[in-house]
Amino acid sequence: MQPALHLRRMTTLRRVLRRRLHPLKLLIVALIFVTFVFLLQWEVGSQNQQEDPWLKDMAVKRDAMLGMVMGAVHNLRDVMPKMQIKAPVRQQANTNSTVCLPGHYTAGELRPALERPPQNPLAPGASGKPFLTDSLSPEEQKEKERGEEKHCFNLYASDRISLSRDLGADTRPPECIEQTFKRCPSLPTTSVIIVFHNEAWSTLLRTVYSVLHTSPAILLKEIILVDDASVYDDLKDKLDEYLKQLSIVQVVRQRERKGLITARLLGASVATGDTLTFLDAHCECFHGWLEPLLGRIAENYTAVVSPDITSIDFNTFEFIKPSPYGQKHSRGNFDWSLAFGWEGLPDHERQRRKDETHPIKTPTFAGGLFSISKEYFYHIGSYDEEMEIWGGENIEMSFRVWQCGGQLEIIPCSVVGHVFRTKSPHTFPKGTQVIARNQVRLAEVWMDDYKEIFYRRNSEAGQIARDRLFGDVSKRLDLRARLQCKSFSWYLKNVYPEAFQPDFKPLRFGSVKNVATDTCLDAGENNQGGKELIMYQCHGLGGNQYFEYSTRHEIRHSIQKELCLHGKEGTVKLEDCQYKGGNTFVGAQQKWALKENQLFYIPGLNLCLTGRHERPTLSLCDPSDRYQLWSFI
Ligand SMILES: *[C@@H]1O[C@H](CO)[C@@H](O)[C@H](O)[C@H]1NC(C)=O
Ligand SMILES: *[C@@H]1O[C@H](CO)[C@@H](O)[C@H](O)[C@H]1NC(C)=O
Ligand SMILES: [Mn+2]
Repeated sequence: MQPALHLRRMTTLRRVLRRRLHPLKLLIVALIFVTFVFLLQWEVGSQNQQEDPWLKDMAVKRDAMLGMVMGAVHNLRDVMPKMQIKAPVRQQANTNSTVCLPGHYTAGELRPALERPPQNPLAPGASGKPFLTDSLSPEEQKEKERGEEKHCFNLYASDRISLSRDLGADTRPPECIEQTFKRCPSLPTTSVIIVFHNEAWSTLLRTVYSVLHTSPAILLKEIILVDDASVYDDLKDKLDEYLKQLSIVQVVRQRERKGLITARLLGASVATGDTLTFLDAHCECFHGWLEPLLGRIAENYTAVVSPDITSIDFNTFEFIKPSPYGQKHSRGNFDWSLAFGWEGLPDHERQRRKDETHPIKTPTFAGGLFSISKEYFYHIGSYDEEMEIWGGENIEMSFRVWQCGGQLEIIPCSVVGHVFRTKSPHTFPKGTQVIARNQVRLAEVWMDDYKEIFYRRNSEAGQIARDRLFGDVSKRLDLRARLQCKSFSWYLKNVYPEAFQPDFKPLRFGSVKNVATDTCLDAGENNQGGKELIMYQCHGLGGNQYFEYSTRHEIRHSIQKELCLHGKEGTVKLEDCQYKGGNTFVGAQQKWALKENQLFYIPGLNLCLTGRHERPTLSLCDPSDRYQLWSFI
């Protein structure tokens, strides 16, 4: 007989005893039982006296058995006076703190934090339709102009559109509408952080209501408004008072104007959600915008995700809705003056995505609207706290996220509208050199030797770098070392291989000055190629007057686009460069010889550049004509 059998019997007995018997009877039964077990054990022991190891083993087992029996007796005595039935102890399915159910969230579980009150479909701007201001009285016209002056958008319209306006039917592609989200791992909660500076009341509050009406209550932890030292009266006590009715909305204030970066860090410091979602103060969120962002972070917490940003017209407040048939998507890029831009997706990225629910990988992001795991936000170095006000922080974060192991993505099923203005109504407290300084900081930390390509194109930045006026970047360099971030050349090769890489050491670079006129070759305003150049006073800032004589003998103006000085008969224009890397080559119209006697000569056309006329042109070469003499300065 094995001891295990005794044990089983004993527990059965104990169970019966506990439930049914009188205490006295119990005691008697227990005593009988104990004696019985003793006898049994003794018997087993005596049978195996000859086998030493067995004997030892048995002795140990007997001791254990004895202890167990005595324990049972004590146990019996404990329960005897009180015979209540205890509640069953519920077994926890698992000990994970984040217990979640299987399956997918239902629409009911994803109900918004605040139901949108019924909207009058005929009200101005209802369903995201445009607000028309054709027939205004003189007073109304005046009000409209005042609003435009103050905010650079049509405040007159915004003030007359419901703060809770709906945006009509969900027009996203069907796979976005039908997308469901797993309950396990659960979607993380989010804190929506909205920084504002002198924002209009109606656009700010419409942003807040839009978030409340479209974000599932179980996901929206709070909305944090961060006031970057606004001066308008209604944004002070009146705002605090008004928001008391919206319990999950709070305001934190920065007394001094410190800019976007510090304000966002302040907002993040009081956030309690699992993730942070940054929005601008004049946005409206489309159906189901939040779940796809958080769903992607639930999949991989190193993903930093932006919605597909659509336009709210600054004049009519029309919300440009997504198309059910999908659309040509854009991704973020940068040029070598470190300006952010948009571009179409390259073929390999289009092919990688199976349908609209797939994220788009993007080399950079606009940086105004995005979600990020709060833990990852701090892990990856939040923001460079010594950057000031605004500018460059989005490019900095883009390089940093990619180089340090994260990924930057646009989620097309998440659609958020933003009022794009043509100019900013705000002043820069310290002038635009703040932006150049921010850019130098990011170039110094993340761009390795490639920073020189930028410094050549932005003389102000180059000067700040040479004079070392960009502050201390040692903390950021420590971060880069600590996270073992990859090099900028890794980034270019793996994340943005389409980027054209200008010469590290062009043969000549700078402004091109004409000897006769003392003016400089200038791309002119917004020359995207196909336009003639102008002659303009030399300003020495780079930008429109930056050219480089490349090792392939092009005269490149590579700022926003890769444009080259292109000769054709008597004219000279800026055109897309013929050489685009790989196995492309420079044609005769873009190949220049710079003669020692300062002629800019196109051998293929046998003509020279001249500044004799209003616009630069080509003519027969004449070294004695001072209008044909140029120099890089
Ligand atoms: C916790 O959850 C994970 C999956 O989310 C699972 O693999 C693990 O076994 C769970 N742990 C316990 C103790 O149940
Ligand atoms: C997140 O994505 C990165 C990069 O693709 C990958 O290396 C990592 O394993 C992913 N993590 C998880 C949890 O899937
Ligand atoms: Mn904005």
